[in-house]
Amino acid sequence: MQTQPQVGILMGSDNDYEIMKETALALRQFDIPFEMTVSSAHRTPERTSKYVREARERGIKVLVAGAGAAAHLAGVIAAETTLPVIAVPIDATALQGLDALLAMVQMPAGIPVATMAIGKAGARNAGIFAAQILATHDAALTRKLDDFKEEMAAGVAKKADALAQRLQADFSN
Ligand code: RP5
Repeated sequence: MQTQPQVGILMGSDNDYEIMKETALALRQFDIPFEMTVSSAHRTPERTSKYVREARERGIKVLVAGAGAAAHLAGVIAAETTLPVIAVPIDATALQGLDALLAMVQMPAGIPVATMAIGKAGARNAGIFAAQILATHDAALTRKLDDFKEEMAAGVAKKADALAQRLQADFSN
């Protein structure tokens, strides 16, 4: 197993951690080494820029950015690199993440950012999506992702069976 981080997770504030932890958990599920730090587009622009400029050289292949409010983190990262950038909008203000979602998803042509759903589902999907990007050149990782999809499908089939039994019990007479 590789130990050098392949995915770099950045978040605008330590207050984003409970959400962004979902990305880390998804990556761990697929045995993908990652690193995680706090860096803000607005409060620490130089720290963010330095991290991104050095990322590829250190072996990072995918970047994930989680941020709330006027969330420019993913965009400024994407401005400085050709590594794929995945964005996670975080519900951190009175606008409940819609502000971050629109800031992340409405990138101008030429600077793509792959924006996930708001909150924990988006953070988890960011980890899975990063795994899918890495799997394009990794047969073993592709098998793990295939197994994961099959397990999810089996889980749904099991729930459908359980629901059928409840329907039988509740409506059969
Ligand atoms: C964003 O502003 C962060 O990503 C965070 O979601 C939000 C609020 O930051 P804190 O004031 O909680 O540090 O930059």
